[in-house]
Formats: sequence, structure tokens, C-alpha cells
Amino acid sequence: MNIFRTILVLSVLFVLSGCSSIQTPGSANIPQDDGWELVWSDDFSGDKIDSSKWEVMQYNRKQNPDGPDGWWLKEDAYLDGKGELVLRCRKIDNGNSDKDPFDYSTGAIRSKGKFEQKFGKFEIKCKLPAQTGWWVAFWLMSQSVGKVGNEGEDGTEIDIFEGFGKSTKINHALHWDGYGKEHKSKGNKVIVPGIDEGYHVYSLEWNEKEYIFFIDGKESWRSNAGGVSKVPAYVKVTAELSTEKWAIGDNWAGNPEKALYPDYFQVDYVKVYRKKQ
Ligand SMILES: [Ca+2]
Ligand SMILES: [Ca+2]
Ligand SMILES: [Ca+2]
Repeated sequence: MNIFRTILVLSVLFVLSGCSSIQTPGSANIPQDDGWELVWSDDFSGDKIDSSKWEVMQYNRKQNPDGPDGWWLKEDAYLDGKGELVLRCRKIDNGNSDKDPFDYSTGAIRSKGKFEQKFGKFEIKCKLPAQTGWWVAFWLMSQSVGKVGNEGEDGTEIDIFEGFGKSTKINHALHWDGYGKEHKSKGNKVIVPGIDEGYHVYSLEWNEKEYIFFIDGKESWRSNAGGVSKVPAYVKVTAELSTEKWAIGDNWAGNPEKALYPDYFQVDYVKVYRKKQ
């Protein structure tokens, strides 16, 4: 009797295990319809940044008359050949004619003039750096962000996230009406335990009424500050370093002198969706 029971149990287990892999043709891997349609993306495969999608930045981004400057250099934005974009931060020889003992450089890319979109969902998967003293960001920029008046409806800088290296602090922010006297902004800093370890997904849903920010799929802020931008924006993935007072304090990136460079920001992908009609 026992042997028959064993055979019966084994037969049932065999059938059950077989069942789990039986699929009707065409039923495999059908994604659930979440109402979004992928329109533009980069998974950073290959060994060269795709110039049809991105411009790689190069200039003295954070010039400081009283200390080392923070450059954007092309060689500090590159693909690692294993499917990731890397933005590197390092100490470099003084890059201009001032008296700095050295300067710093980081990498940055943007889709200006190559891809722009109004509204939609914008997403990045990335791993924050191991050191502090610099900051990394995934953000949207309108060419008309400098237009004073009409609040941010005619162009807003949308900082989907700013991360501060080895830090659990994440910043979301909106800036509009230029960067001079009329500049306005609203932001929200959040502390996210564990965000400084491993890969995480940061996303923004931008519609006519509001901006909704997510970290790993969980809402972290929403705002309609500036009345919500109604113009297309391009995508930026950047790293920056400034040695000016406002940047080196605990309120922002921390002091780069206390960090060990080179340090790296690793990006797995960027995806942009639009709402299905
Ligand atoms: Ca300087
Ligand atoms: Ca310099
Ligand atoms: Ca404006």
C-alpha cells in the first residue's frame, strides 16, 4: 500500500511541477497594461554613449574664485561595456589659469535637441556613489526655463531626484522664472534608509495638474508649484561638485576634501513613457 501511495504522491508532484511550466502559446511575458507606453529609453549597452540620444557635457560648471573648480569633462561620462552609464568624480590638475592646487571633474549627459517630451513618466535605475562631497541628479529641463512671468507654466526645471553620494538624503525640487532675482523654487528633502546601498528606481509622473515623485515605486512627494510646466523638457543625468560654502556643508553635498576619489555613479537605465491615448 505504502509503495502505491508513494508512487501516487510522486505522480501528483510530477504533474504539478510540469503544470507550472505549461503555457498557452503567446501567453508568456505579456506585461500588465499599466496605461503607460514606452517612447524613449537607453539601457546603456554597448561601449559608447549613443550620440543620437545624448550630448556629453564639457565645461567649467562650478567655477569658484576661492577654491578648486568643478568641471564637466567628457571622459568622466562613459559606458562600462556591461550595460551601465558611469559618471565619475575625480581630482584633476588645475584646468584653468587660476591658483588652485587642483580642480575636480565629474560627468554629465543631456538629451537637449535630441529628445524632449511634455508630460509622461520619467524613470531612472541607478546606484548612488560610495563617497560624499558631490551630488548626482536625474532631471528635466525646458529650454524656456529662463522666461520670467507665467510662473513655471512656460518652463520649469524638474529635479526628479538629487542624491548626495553615500547619503540617505534625497532631494526633489522645482525651479522656474530663471535663476536671477525672479527665481522661484520649491523642494522637498526626504531621508530614505538604505537608499545609499544598491540600485534604486526614481521616477516622476508629470501631468497637466501636478508632478508626482516616486522612489522605488513609493510616492515621496507631489507638488503643483509654479502651476506645472506645459512645455516639453529634455532629460539630464548629471554629477556635480562645488567647493563653494553653500555646497560643502551638511545641508548639501558635504566637503569633497574628506572624500576618496575617484568615485562613481552607476546608471542602469533611463526610460520615458507617455500615457496611452
Ligand atoms: Ca577656482
Ligand atoms: Ca581652477
Ligand atoms: Ca516662467
